[in-house]
Order: sequence, then C-alpha cells, then structure tokens
Amino acid sequence: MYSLYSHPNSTYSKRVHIYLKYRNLEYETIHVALDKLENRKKPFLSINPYGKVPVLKEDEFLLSESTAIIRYLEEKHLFSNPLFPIDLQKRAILNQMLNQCESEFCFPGSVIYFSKKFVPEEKWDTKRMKDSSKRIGRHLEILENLLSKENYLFENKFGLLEILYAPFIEHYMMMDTKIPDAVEKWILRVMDETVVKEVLKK
Ligand SMILES: N[C@@H](CCC(=O)N[C@@H](CS)C(=O)NCC(=O)O)C(=O)O
Repeated sequence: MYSLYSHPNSTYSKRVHIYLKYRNLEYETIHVALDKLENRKKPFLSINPYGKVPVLKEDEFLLSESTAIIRYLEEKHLFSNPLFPIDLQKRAILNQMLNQCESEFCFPGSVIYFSKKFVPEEKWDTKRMKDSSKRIGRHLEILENLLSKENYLFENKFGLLEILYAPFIEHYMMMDTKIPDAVEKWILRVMDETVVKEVLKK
C-alpha cells in the first residue's frame, strides 16, 4: 500500500490525492504539521531534505515532487487509459504544457495565494504580486485560445493537466486578473468533477 505525506491545505499534495482517487489506488495519508514546522525538522527532513510535501512512500521507496509522483504511478501501473500518451510528440506537447502549468500559473499563483492567506497586508510584496498577476493573465489568454475550441486542455478530455491545475484554479478569484470566459467555464467544469470535489471540498 502507498502512504502519502501530506497536509490538508497543501495545494501540491491535493494534486496527488486527486490522482490517487482518480485511479482508485489504495493509500493512507500521513499528516505532516506544516503549521508546526514539522516539515523543517527531523525526522521529516530525512524523508524529504527540501522539507516539502507531498512525498509518496512505498515500502522503503520515497518520492517527492507531485508531478514525479503521478508520473511514477502512471508508469508503474500501466493503465489501459494512460494519462501520458504513447505517441512521442503528443507526450512531448503534454510535458510542455505541464511545465507551463508549473511556471506560468502555479508558481506565480502560489506567490499571491501564500501572501493573501498567510502574510499580513502591510507586509505584502505588492510589486511581486502584481507581476505574478500579469504573468497569470498572459497565461490565461493563451489557455483561452485552446478552451474556446475544446472543453479540456489536452485531447479534449479530463486528464493530467486538469488534475495538476485543480487545486490552484480553485483560488482563481484571488489572482487579481481577468478570467477569460472559456477559462472560467473550464474551471467550473473541472471543479465539478467527482474526484476533484471529493478532495477540494474537504
Ligand atoms: N514542486 C513541489 C512543491 C511542493 C511544495 O511547495 N509544497 C508545499 C506545500 S503546498 C510545502 O511543503 N511547503 C512547506 C515549506 O516550503 O516549508 C511539488 O510539486 O510537490
């Protein structure tokens, strides 16, 4: 059985919870008290020296980084409907979009989310937050192009990208940027998926 080191407010951990439920894989959750900085101390630092969740544990095998965990489980289980296509060029495009999800949305989104949620307003780095909003705005315009033609980002079905975006687009109202129409409809569609609701509505 798998174990997942996680915290209930961790967006990156939520991705893996959504994935594990999507694949019906049995697992237990090991709570890491980020609020008590348990992640910055031993023994957690020997589980992940970067002090971050999620971490997957399978017997003695430990793996961190949400996308690496999902990729490992996909490659291990060889599902009949793989999330990473067999076709090399299609897979390359999906990997490209995955990297853009991380750098153009989740990373700048985390800057805004973390500040608004945990930092008193007088201490906000407003320039950094504004730059992050602009970057997200540009990214959403690019997604809008795709989503005005298709319901989902890749091969027109709920898949890897939706699993990765879900815990981040949940907070789209906080991003201080215009949300284009087709993107907003897509967000609502993703939020309405059973596995997404199961994890995010907790
Ligand atoms: N790139 C990592 C990011 C993981 C991450 O930033 N996790 C946050 C929680 S959402 C964390 O553990 N933060 C604790 C800290 O940095 O002290 C992934 O994809 O898993």
